[in-house]
Amino acid sequence: MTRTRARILGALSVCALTGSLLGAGSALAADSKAGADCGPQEVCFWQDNDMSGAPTWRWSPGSGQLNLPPALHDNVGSFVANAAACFVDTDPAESRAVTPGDYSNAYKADGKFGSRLDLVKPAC
Ligand SMILES: [Ca+2]
Repeated sequence: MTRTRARILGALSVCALTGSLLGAGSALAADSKAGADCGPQEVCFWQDNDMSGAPTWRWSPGSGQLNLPPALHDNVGSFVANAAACFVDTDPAESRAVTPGDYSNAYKADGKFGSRLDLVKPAC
């Protein structure tokens, strides 16, 4: 096991209690259409649900910690992760560990974390 993998697994266990929304999505097969629109080692975000059209924004681990652009701040309709990442809401401080294959087609519906997401960083 690589050090990075161990760190991710550690972060996952920390976030397990609050990660049930992501877990539900990752239990299903990834949307192949979205996979084609989002490159390897990228996490792609859409303002709208269902990953419709080109991603609104793309993040990759080499970018480090970045705030979401204004259009996506507290307003992520859908996402697909082809890289590990940590989604963060700054106030109240809360995070979600994301692993490759995680996605949501309706991430801000019903107060899900996409309605609160402020920034992305490589690990929680
Ligand atoms: Ca927020």
